[in-house]
Amino acid sequence: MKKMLSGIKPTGRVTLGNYIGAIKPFVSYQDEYDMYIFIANLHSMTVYIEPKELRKNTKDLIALYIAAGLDPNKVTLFLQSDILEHAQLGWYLGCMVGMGDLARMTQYKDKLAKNESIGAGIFNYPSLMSADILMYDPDFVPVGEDQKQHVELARDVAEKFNRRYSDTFTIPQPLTAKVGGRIMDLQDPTKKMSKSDEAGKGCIYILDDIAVSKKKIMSAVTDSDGIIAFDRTNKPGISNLLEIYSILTDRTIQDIVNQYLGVGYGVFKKDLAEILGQELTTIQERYQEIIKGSYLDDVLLQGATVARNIARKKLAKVERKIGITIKK
Ligand code: ATP
Ligand code: LTN
Repeated sequence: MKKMLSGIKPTGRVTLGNYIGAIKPFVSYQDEYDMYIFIANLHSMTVYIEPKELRKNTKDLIALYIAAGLDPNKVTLFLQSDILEHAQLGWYLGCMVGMGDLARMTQYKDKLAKNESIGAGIFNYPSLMSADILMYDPDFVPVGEDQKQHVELARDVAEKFNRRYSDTFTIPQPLTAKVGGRIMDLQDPTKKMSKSDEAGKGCIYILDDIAVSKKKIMSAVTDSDGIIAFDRTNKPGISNLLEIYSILTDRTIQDIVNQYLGVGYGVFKKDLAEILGQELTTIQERYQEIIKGSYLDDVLLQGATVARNIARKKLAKVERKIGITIKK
């Protein structure tokens, strides 16, 4: 069975972008792959989050994964911070990554361009992410478009390490979805729907009031020609809604376009709002069950036990190879 691994940061409330781009695909992969999914809470420290909020985001994320259909008995679900080996391997790998390579990363450049004061964590981010990945030897790393560059960097580090020492890490492949890899903001469809977006008007949150989410679909920015067609460049708004529709219903975009030939945007949006409402209702009901009691703690303990066992062995192997361990 091939291995797959991915992480998601608990930096904010989970959005429809996260759900479509990350959570839903993971659920569909769980029967086919040996899967490792973790909450990248160390990565979330690259932005300031109120401790209370971070705790809530983290619990909600795990609960939402399970509510969306991820089965903790099939998938190893864990917290990054529970496995201390990530930070240690991240240090070793960080010593091998070039400053120039880190400075080329779009995520870092974007944050830098915003001119806010940023910590060194955002620069070193891909070293830790390389450790997260390489620790478990996954064949595939499903991520959104924005994270592909970081996975490519992890491949480069793995190749460098394997060359310099000896074969140690599997070279992972990023896996980006053709549809749904980049859900756009509903008010500005030229920009990614982002949970760290303050205003949140163009962003749907999975745990939000369903009526509010439906309204956001109804008031999504489209264009004035009134034709339902897929064209990301010239019709980014309606194309984005078509992608959302396609993923939620598991139908092809072409099939949906055919259904709405000659029909106005209003009808299409109303149907999509209904479909989204139903999906959110199901998830929210399950979430309410999962969040109660100590179930989540048990799931995380089970996941950490499995992950730690792999991580310990891998780190020990690395430390032997690089000469940190003095006992041969
Ligand atoms: P931020 O918006 O603060 O950068 P984020 O939601 O992009 O946060 P993560 O929580 O790390 O960042 O994202 C988790 C996963 O969800 C990643 O695989 C990411 O690529 C994917 N993802 C995030 N936003 C979208 C989106 N708008 N469309 C599709 N996938 C997305
Ligand atoms: N950087 C990723 C989260 C993340 C991740 C990983 C994804 C941290 N470590 C390892 C895949 C594999 C993000 O922002 N989505």
